Amino acid sequence: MNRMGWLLVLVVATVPTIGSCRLGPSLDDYRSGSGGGPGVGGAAGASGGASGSEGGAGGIGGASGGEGGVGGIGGASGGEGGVGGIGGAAGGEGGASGVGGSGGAGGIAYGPSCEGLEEICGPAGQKQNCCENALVVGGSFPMGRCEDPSESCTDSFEKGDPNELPEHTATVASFVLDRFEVTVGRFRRFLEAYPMSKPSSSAGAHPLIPETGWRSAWDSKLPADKDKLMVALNCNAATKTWTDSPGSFEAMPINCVDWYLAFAFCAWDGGRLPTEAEWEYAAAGGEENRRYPWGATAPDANSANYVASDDKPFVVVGSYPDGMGRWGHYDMAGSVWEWVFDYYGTAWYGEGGLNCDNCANLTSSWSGHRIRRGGGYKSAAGELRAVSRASDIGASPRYGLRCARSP
Ligand SMILES: [Ca+2]
Ligand SMILES: [Ca+2]
Repeated sequence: MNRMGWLLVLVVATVPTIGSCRLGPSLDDYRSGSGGGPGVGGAAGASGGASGSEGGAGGIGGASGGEGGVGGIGGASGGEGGVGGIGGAAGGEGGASGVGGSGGAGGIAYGPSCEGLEEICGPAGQKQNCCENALVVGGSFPMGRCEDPSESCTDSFEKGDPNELPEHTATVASFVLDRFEVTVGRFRRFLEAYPMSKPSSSAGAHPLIPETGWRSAWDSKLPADKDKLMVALNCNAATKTWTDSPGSFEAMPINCVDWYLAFAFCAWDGGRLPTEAEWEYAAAGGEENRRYPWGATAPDANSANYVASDDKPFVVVGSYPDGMGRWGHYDMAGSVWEWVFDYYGTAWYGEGGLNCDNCANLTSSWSGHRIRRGGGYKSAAGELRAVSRASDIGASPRYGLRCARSP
């Protein structure tokens, strides 16, 4: 037997309410499975390792301190167990261990964008909390793309852009990443709080990388007030997802956001934009060096919202469970392109980024362009690859975001 089924354990208990502030456990807590109070067993995580070398990702914590996940199941031949579930807010007793894995733990704080949100995200019928996030267990991986298959190159791609070269080792510390693209409903909370939701100087920084916080010089890049922000979000009458009043698009990915608004949202929501290395690490499954978030198989209409999927921008986030990444993230490929922190530079991989240990490109070299990742609903398959890079700075109905957080 190559793969074991999921073990789903529900531990139902009362969830205490601790205001709107939810504090997460330490990384050790995630790993050890220790952690706070009662929780409810959550959904199982991503799939177990195909070859039995490694268990799947753990279950994902629930919205309100609920759901510790169930650990991944080790592969048939006795692989490493899954990462434990990420417990809910109140620090649930995490999910059951995977075979050989560790249990879940407390939770990670949900930001102000999550207050009072309807649970309407995820695959059809599942009604998941749109703010769910998942731990990405850090490590090193071959970032970018190699060229010669004869040299043990697993992700050569003859039509790939030269800016994906050279493949080089990048290391990232463990981090937490939103499972879904940021939705219209979550962004509405940011707008409601605007302009008080604008970031202060140095907000939204990566904890391990200096000089990554908000700069006051960028204040003028943000809309002056709520009305102007609303105008910005209506960047294209036909393909914007924003509606000035709550409607049927609340679970769609917000689009029409430029890089500055994306940064500002994540900082206000208690997170930050992921670095380019973090984003690719999550999309490539770390050292598994996957071509697409789900693996090597070319995308189809079941794995991603891209050009072969009716060319439609308006899909509920998480609608493509076949396209889930190693740690439980949806729509990393397709739907909307996702802003990441780094400046764009064509030579970055061979220069400053070559020895990337929690690195980010802090140097503007391309008219201030920033990186966007993952392709969008108009993209062909090549742009959906984990290594594919593109840049811009302004808004588009093709651009959205997801936020990273500290575990
Ligand atoms: Ca690679
Ligand atoms: Ca995406």
